[in-house]
Amino acid sequence: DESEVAEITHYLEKKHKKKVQSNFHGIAKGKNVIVIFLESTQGFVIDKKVNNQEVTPFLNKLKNESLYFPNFYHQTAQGKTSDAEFIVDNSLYPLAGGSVFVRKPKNEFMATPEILKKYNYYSASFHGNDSQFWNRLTMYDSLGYDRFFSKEDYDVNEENSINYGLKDIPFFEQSMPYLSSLPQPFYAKFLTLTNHFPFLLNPEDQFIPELETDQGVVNRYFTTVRYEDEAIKSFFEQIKDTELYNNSIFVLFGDHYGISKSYNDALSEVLGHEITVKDQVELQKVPLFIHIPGMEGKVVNTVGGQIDLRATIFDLLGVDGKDQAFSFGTSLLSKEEDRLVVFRDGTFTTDRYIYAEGTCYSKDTGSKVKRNKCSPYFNQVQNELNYSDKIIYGDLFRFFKK
Ligand code: GP9
Ligand code: MN
Repeated sequence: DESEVAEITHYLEKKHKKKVQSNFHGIAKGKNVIVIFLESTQGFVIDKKVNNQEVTPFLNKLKNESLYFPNFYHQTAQGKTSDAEFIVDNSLYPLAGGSVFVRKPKNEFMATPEILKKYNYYSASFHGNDSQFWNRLTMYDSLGYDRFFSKEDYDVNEENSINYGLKDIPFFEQSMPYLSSLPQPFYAKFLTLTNHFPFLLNPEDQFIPELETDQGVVNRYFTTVRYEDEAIKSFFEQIKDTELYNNSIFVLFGDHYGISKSYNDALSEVLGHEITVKDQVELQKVPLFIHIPGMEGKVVNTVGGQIDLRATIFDLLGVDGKDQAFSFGTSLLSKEEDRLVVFRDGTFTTDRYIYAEGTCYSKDTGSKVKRNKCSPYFNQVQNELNYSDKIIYGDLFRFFKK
């Protein structure tokens, strides 16, 4: 109710007061925003070589021409890709069970497309799977998308599809004419699909051979990530041939993990080390690149999560904080001390500590440390998750829209 709205607003205002304006504020004002969801792509594939071959040769190069965030974590739960979409478009946490897309699609939201509408942006989503998957068609309406290009907008046949739908290379290829025809400026998101469990790929699409551990999922993963990398490369080649390239910024990030705990034996063999409780949290890092044509590359070491991505994009676009009611994230480009990344199950990390399975760990040494290093964050962790849940279950944006 209204008193909850006041309490949460107070909490968030206090939180956001801490931040210092970044040096990047407004540098991409008015540009198109192209967000690419890298399906199941975890941070460890970047700069990784298997059998002496790079897994992501294109992304490794793109890194040098982008803001690159090596300490960025996914925060998804059971809603997987739909959670990633929900988090990024709303700067809220996903639910502990199920997907907000399926459970609360009729809520009021103040999502990115709606906020950007005030800045004359058009919003579209591109995805080579059925429009009803994850209830997207319905939810996108609530989020304010103007157009959803889904399976029915593409030429999808047996040859150019695998697993859930259209392969990434033809997906980007067929998307180009649609993208070029959008009113500008636009906010466009592309959801890739080929690097999806159980990581299937036809022999002719395999740019590196599968590995030979005794877990096929791990063996195939590196090969499908390599295919995805090739698809991103082909997308950049095509868009560089258009005038869109210089008028756009590109945000690429991993939506969630691809290799679950159950495959840790084979994964640890490939990574060359044992996977501890602390490593398990670090494995939830996903790559994040923000490529702004004409701008030099830079590694941004800020610790953050998907919840911070919208604030980061808005920082670059110069979109004001006052447009962001109930927004939990803070820009990864702003200098803020003592950042906190909260995972849905209550696990959390700062730049120095990890709290997981009831134990506090030092990130530096990997060893257990005294609980009082982590306990100062306990309250905030609970507040973040509880307040976000209250907004969703109470449909609290209703009160803002009045
Ligand atoms: C399906 C795609 C993959 O449309 O978003 O879904 P996931 O299983 O990763 O949530
Ligand atoms: Mn996914």
